[in-house]
Amino acid sequence: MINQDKTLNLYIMGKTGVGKSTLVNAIMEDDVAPTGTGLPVTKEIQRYHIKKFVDVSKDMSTTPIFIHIYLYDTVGFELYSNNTDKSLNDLEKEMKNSHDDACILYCVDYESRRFEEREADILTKLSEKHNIPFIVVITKCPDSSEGRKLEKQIKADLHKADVIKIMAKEQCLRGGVVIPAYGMDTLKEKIYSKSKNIVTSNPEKSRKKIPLRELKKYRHREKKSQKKFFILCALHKNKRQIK
Ligand SMILES: Nc1nc2c(ncn2[C@@H]2O[C@H](COP(=O)(O)OP(=O)(O)O)[C@@H](O)[C@H]2O)c(=O)[nH]1
Ligand SMILES: [Mg+2]
Repeated sequence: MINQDKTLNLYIMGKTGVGKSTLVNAIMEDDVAPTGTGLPVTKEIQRYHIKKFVDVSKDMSTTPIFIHIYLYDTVGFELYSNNTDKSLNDLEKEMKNSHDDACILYCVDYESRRFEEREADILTKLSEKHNIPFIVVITKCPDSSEGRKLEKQIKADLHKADVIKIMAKEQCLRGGVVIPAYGMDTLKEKIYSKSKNIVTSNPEKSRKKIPLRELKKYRHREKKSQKKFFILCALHKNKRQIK
């Protein structure tokens, strides 16, 4: 184990069908959570784990660190059902036992164009009671310039909360039109900025302690991030050995 590892718990919440499980898959970069239309697909809280090598700064000014991310894919809210009360209790148990960085990602479907008072109520109470920050995520939003009215309503109900719009997975429309996925990087940056332990981790300390074998694993896992990998190697001054 590397002693600079950090843990981050993400609680993904929102009504059934808003795209919670799709968001989980986008963060995991793998289709681990079943998704679907109609009846709730996720029947009880599911926990997923991923260990990621992340750069919490936009400009590479800090050294990337390892983060264990635990994603809690929660049961969809049917706002006034007993099931919701049960699933909220289950979720609170998880929140109570957590002493790590955490963030609630509350999903609202762009297509529904509605954010209800009761949702705001539940979200603020949970966040205050467990001292966990939240971000409201407008899901299935075709473009970041869309959904202004919904965003305004959410901010009014939640006192200027952070609202991020995403399309977690590309959307294929009839006639072959494809709406590309976007917003995940912005969302991740916002999550990290709210994570106290991660933001305050000491970059100088962690720079020396990332072992070479972990860097190799990172290259294997994140092939897309070649550029970042080579910058890391340069930081590590072990470029030749890794090649
Ligand atoms: N194309 C696309 N479809 C999405 C997106 N988010 C959700 N969906 C679709 O919306 C439906 C419900 O999504 P799901 O993640 O199962 O919702 P959950 O009940 O909140 O977990 C599924 O058919 C998903 O494929 C997205 O970002 N892009
Ligand atoms: Mg689901």
